[in-house]
Amino acid sequence: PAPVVTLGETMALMTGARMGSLAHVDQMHVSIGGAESNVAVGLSRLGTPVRWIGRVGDDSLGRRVVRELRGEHVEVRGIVDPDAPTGLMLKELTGPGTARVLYYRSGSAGSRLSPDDLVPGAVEEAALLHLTGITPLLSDSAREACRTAVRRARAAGVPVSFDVNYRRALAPESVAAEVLSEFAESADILFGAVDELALVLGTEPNHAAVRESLKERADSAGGSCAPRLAAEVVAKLGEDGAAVFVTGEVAGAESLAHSAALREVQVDGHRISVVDTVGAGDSFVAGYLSGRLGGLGVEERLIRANACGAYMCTAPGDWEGAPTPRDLASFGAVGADPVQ
Ligand code: KDG
Repeated sequence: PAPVVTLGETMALMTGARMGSLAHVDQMHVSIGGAESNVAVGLSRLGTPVRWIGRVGDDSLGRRVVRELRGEHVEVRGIVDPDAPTGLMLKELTGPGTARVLYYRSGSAGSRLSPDDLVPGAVEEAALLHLTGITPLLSDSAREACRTAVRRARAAGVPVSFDVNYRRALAPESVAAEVLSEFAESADILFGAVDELALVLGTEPNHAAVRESLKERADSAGGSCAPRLAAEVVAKLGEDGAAVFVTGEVAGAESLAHSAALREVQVDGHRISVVDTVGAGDSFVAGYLSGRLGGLGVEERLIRANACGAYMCTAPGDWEGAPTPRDLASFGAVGADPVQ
């Protein structure tokens, strides 16, 4: 089967071995992290073929990125950049389950991704293209690579998924709103927390305002100046679960109708004891996309996504805790439709 294709930056990730300021902590755990490769690992663990495209430096941390992802059965199209190092992310543990993230990624190999890195077929062969709002905010060339990927996916009839994933450290809100709304409007499936969806929709950061804005857009869809609206807009609600707003004809969305053009399906959150929430959103996305590609209806996709996000919170690390189907079955959270 054709793989999901994703592109972005994966960095080396160093986390303090104990709580406290990095002015004093004297040991670090070394791993890797990147939203798109986290999703790739999540998909791979669920049995969905996936390809990651990105740049790494010609250094040992770059080799570590490639080796870790290959070890997770992700097909890696890693471009080795001889002129820039692999980016770095440090985590300073500030309390139980909380951390401060520090980026050392400006000018990194990953941020130098460019349209030329997308060889013919790289996107066209995909079952689905998945991007996040991190990559377009890394550099002009990375933004152009994302634009090119979307254009080529749409021309080839490949569905596009976009997770807003706004990282404040990369751009102020005004810049992010402009850049990320462009990508949100070219997606078929749009993911985000409520404040992220509000950012790209240009509305207040609450569920009711997001719903109203989507309803207005859905009702005026087809009008000459109406912005394009994704068929599935998925709101990650953290411990409150998740909701998906469905426009048009999507099977299995017989729930709450807000108007003829917009329906909403909601699922409750899981009560779990949280170890580390980082990566939960990526695991959620992997669950949703794997369900979609596997032919589940929207409610079952959402149930699986919600379970994947919750499961991820029960272990430390940005991707290490992503569940397999067996994990989900023992978590008892796959609803009536177990992962095949
Ligand atoms: O989604 C989790 C990510 O925040 C993390 O793995 C690193 O891609 C990353 C970023 O830019 O913050």
